[in-house]
Parts: sequence; C-alpha cells; structure tokens
Amino acid sequence: FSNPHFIGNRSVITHLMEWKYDDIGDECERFLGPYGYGGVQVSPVNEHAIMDGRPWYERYQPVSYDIHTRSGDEQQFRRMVQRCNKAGVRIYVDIVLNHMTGGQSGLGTNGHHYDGVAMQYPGVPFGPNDFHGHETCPTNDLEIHNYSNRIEARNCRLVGLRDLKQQSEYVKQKQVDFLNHLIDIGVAGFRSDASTHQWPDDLRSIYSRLHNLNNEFFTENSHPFIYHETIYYGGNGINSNEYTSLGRIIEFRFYKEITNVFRNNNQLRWLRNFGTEWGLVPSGDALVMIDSHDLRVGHTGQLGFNINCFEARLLKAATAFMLAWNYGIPRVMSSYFWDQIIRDGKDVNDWVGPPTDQHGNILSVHPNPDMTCNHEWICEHRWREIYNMVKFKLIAGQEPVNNWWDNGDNQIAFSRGNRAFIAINLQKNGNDHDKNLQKRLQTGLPPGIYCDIISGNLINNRCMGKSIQVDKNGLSDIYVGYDEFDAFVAYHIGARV
Ligand code: AAO
Repeated sequence: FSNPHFIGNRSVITHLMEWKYDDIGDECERFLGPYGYGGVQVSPVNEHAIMDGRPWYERYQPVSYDIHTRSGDEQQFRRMVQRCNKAGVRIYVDIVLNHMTGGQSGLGTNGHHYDGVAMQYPGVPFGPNDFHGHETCPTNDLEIHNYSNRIEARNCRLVGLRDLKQQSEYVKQKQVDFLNHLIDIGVAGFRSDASTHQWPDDLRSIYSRLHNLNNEFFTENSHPFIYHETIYYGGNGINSNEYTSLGRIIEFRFYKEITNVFRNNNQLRWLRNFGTEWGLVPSGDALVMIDSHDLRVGHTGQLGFNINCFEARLLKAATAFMLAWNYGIPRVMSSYFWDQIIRDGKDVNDWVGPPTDQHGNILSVHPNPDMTCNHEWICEHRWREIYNMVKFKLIAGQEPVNNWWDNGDNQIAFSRGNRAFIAINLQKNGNDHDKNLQKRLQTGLPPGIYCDIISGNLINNRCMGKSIQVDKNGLSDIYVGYDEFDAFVAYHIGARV
C-alpha cells in the first residue's frame, strides 16, 4: 500500500482542496500533467452533512457513501479520474471511515436525511448498533479525553463525531464496497483520515478485501496507495509506526522540524542529516508536507508556528527544501482565500469554506495569463517557485544529496548528484555582509550557464531571472541576498542556456 503509482519520475502530490471535479480535470490536462505533478488529493467525495454557513469541515461528516458533494457528482468524478489518468496524474481520495456526523440532524449533500442523535444514517444504511457505545468506550460522555489511550482514541468519539464500530462485519463491508467502487472507477489510492482513531487490525481487514487497481490505467496486481493521518511527535502518544505496515504515514515530525528551522528557532546547518537520524520514520514509510487543510487554520499544530499561504516567502522556502531533499513523498497544499482574523491566537474564520456564488455553488478556477488563479483561489501549486521545484525534484530523481555546504548557521547549499543544486539563505544575525550568502561553491553541475528557476524561467534560451556560470570544476559564484524576494536559488540541468 505504499507505492503511489506515479507515472515516470513524477513524485509530488498536490491537494486541490475543495476544487470541483471539472476544474481538476482541466487542471490535470493544462497544468499538472505538463508541469510534472504526480497526483492530486481530492477532498472527501462522499455525501456529507450540509452545515450552517457551509464550513470546509462539513466534508468530514459523512452521511452516506454516495459520491455527491459540491465538487461534483459521480459522473463528474468519473470524468475527472479518466482525464487525470490520461494526463499522467493520479487521483487520491480523502476517505473518512472513522465516523459519521456530529450530534446534530439534517440533510446530506445527496438529499439523504440523517440524525446524529439517534445515530440513523438511512443513506448507507447505518443505525445505532453500528456505532461504539458504552460497552466499548470507557468515558462517561463517550468522548475522547486522553488521545494517548488506545481504547479511548479508537472506541470513543473524536470531537463528538459518531464513532463507527469497524469491528462489525456489516460496517466493514459497507466501507469495503465504497473503497472498491472508487478503485474500480480508477483512483490510485486514499488518504485515510483520522487513522489513529481506528484499530490497525480493522483497517488491515478492510484493506485485505480491496480490489486491485483498475488495469485500464495501472499494471496488473497493483494495490491502492494508502497514506495515514497519524499525528505523532514522539512520547507516549499512539505511535505512527503502528500504521506503517498499512501504507505510508503522514510524518508530522517533518512539518514540525522544518517549520521550526525555517522560523529560525533552530539552525539550518543541522538539516545536513535530516531524516531518520532526527527520529523520523524511514523515507519509504513517509508522506510529508509543510502546510495542510488543517495546519493552515491551526486545527492541528499551532497558529503562528504553522506556515501557510499568508507567509508566502517562508512557505516557498520551506516547500523548496521539502522538494529538494530526498525524503518521503511530498504533498503541496493548494488552498483558497479566506479572511484570516486572529484573536487570542485563534483564527476566528478558521471554519470558512470554499469560495462560492450567491447560490452556494463552488466557484470555478480560472487561471490568469501569468499562471496565477482568480484571486479566490491561492493555487500555491502554480507559484513559479513551487512548480519549478517540482521540476527540480523530477530532474534530481534518485540522485543523492552531495556537496553539502553551510556557513555554520542559517545558510545552506547542496546538490543532488550532478543534476541539480540549491542554496537557501535565512541568515538573520550579523551585518549585511554576513547576512548575504555570497560564496564560491561546488555545485556538482557540469560546466555551463544555468538559470535560477526561482527568479525566472528559461524562455527562448534566455534566463528571465538570475543566472550563474559553472566552471569546468563545477564551481560557481552563488549569491542570495538576505533581503531578496525569495530566500533561495535553484539550478538544474534542465534549465541550462
Ligand atoms: C467539527 C467542529 C467541532 C464539533 C464537530 C462535531 O469543529 O467543534 O465538535 O464538528 O460536530 C475537521 C475539523 C473539525 C470538525 C470535523 C468534523 O478539523 O473541527 O469538527 O472536521 O466536521 C485530532 C485527530 C485528527 C484530526 C484533528 C483535527 O487526531 O485525526 O484532530 N484531523 C482529521 C482531519 C480534520 C477533520 C477530522 C480528522 C475529522 O484532518 O480536518 O476534522 O474527520 C492533538 C492530538 C491529535 C489531534 C490534535 C488536534 O495533537 O494528539 O490527535 O488531532 O490534537 O486537536 C501537540 C501535542 C499533540 C497535539 C498537537 C496539536 O504537539 O503533542 O498531541 O499539539 O494540538
């Protein structure tokens, strides 16, 4: 379950949060395919509760397993999967199997009624016997209080969400049917929401009944790619290694350590051996990110610490390191605009859903000639610094990190074999001379003139941004001013004049 089934050397996933399927299909053909992205994570696709104000998190409150949300219906979903696979881009669906809705009642996005108090979900159907209750959950109010306690975390309710009894054959079968339906349509895999709150053995049993991937798009006997949301930072919480035999885990320590370094709480020079030596799971078990749909609003981690699109320079630099370093499968968050208002360390608009018209329909994405999107959509995955680092990673392939250099503080540089080279400068102390990165360095690159793909593209054999000359020994003068628009430069053999 840990092979993402990327095509060729592609290696990066982007989460197009809340996008409509027709738009994602367009994006696969016009941008993601041509620019070398490997896959898209789509927001939960199944029917969910319609909540007041239409917060983004209503998609995490399932009402049935019908494919029908504001992103589109089953027909639109199928069309997207076809188009993206044909463009060389895989689709991964965010699946919410741990629970159904909170303790309210109402209508779902495909018209089914639900009642969270009575635990009635006729759209599946699920009834009260399909949920954990006092026989299995030890807390008085059936809520999780201690996240480190396995029984509580897995048999009680996560923030009030009705907790499915996945020990039940009936519940398992409904979920197996849903996943097989998605597999047959042609998806490549799943993000498993709230895995920590589900028993590994139940998940194992569900996965053992999954079909092989659709061989219209995948080779025979391919298993779905599954990556687990397990928030583990060490200590006596539920260890994410309980899930590594069930696919990959989202390595939250990656985000936390990198964010900490890029916020200058720890020196960049220490990144030299970043990975398992820092306590992270082996690269082959990890999926990594800088930002996510939760982190951006502080629903996990900490607002002010997490790096989101409102700190673009920092986000780009941290993302560049993620894409240049050879660890895990990186996922790039692509968000929509919301009015961030921070009060007492909390974003009071952390609930705001995707941009819509006055009827509540999600707005379409319309790319501008300069590659950005209509202002409602941030489209981080289309920022030059980010899409060109996706290309960097594609070109670096499996080449090792070589030619590490650091100034003993917050300036670093390294190459990926003799194919690509990056230098990052986050130096904050010292005089201007110390703060600028100005150094003759070994780039590992063959001699020639290279464009810095961060400050501009190579167009008609000319660099639109900065460039360097690499001599016959691989040396070059590298410059990153401390006050430049971007905190890093990057060169690779695909952008040589
Ligand atoms: C909504 C309302 C609730 C209401 C509920 C039911 O907001 O007020 O009670 O409906 O009516 C999303 C939203 C929720 C929303 C939910 C359903 O984020 O606000 O609830 O949809 O609409 C835990 C879980 C993790 C989960 C995360 C948000 O373990 O699985 O909380 N993430 C996923 C999704 C997320 C989604 C759901 C799950 C539910 O990505 O979008 O919720 O489908 C500790 C725990 C973690 C815990 C975090 C965050 O982490 O260990 O397990 O994650 O707290 O609460 C330190 C600690 C570390 C701690 C960390 C972060 O470093 O060491 O342990 O800080 O605080």
